[in-house]
Amino acid sequence: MAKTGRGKLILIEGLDRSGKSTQSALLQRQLPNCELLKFPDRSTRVGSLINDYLTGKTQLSDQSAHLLFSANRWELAKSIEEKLLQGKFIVLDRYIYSGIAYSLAKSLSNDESSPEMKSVEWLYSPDKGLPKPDLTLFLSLPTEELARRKGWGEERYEDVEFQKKVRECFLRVLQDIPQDHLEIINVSDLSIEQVKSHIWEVIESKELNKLTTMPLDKLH
Ligand code: Z5A
Ligand code: MG
Repeated sequence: MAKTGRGKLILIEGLDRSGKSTQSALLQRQLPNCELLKFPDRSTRVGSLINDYLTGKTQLSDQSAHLLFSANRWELAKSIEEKLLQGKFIVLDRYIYSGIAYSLAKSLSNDESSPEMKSVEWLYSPDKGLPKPDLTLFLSLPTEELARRKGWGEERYEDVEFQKKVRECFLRVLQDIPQDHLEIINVSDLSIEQVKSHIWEVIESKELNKLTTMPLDKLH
């Protein structure tokens, strides 16, 4: 795909172990002048707090955890915009939809959770103003298939019943939060190579180069 005008922001979302990091890395290699960013970015100061939380070293209130994930995106927002304006492609491995879907799933699974944590509007508000993806790809497959994948179950949230709830929340949030292009890709029983080809077909069909003359947009 030829590079012209401003860069494009492509987001890959999905449940745990759905293949986001694998596919993000493959896509980065296929796109010219492309950078890959992964959220949470555990290398930053906020990311280090998130890492301690996810690995169970520390406890946080649900509200604090939610706001830290958003703060982690804000740490990189300016640099994302600058890179896009320099004409770079950026592939994001998770972003705001993970942020809202996991917090919502957590609060809906807990009767004692407070009302704001059940409100998509409240959960979305700290992310308003972040760079808006030009294309969002959601990798979809049954939770039972995910649980058979390597490394599953090592961190907080990796449990089949909880992941089913996360899946429902993802689908709801993907519809509720405004975006230009969303593609839900069924990756069940597909090999890594097959998913890669499927993603590439979607990217080519979207004719992202047509967006190059449009200004960068923000989430609103
Ligand atoms: N979280 C949140 O709560 N709020 C937020 O705002 C954000 C995140 C941004 C950590 O995320 C947690 O943070 C996450 C959500 C929450 N929940 N949990 N737990 P993370 O992104 O750091 O999670 P991770 O540990 O890197 O796992 P992952 O990203 O979910 O996995 P993945 O990237 O989707 O999968 P993968 O690493 O590419 O592949 C997993 C394995 O499956 C690996 O062995 C692959 O070789 C294999 N694989 C991949 N594709 C295939 C196919 N097609 N067939 C067979 N096997 C495959
Ligand atoms: Mg990953």
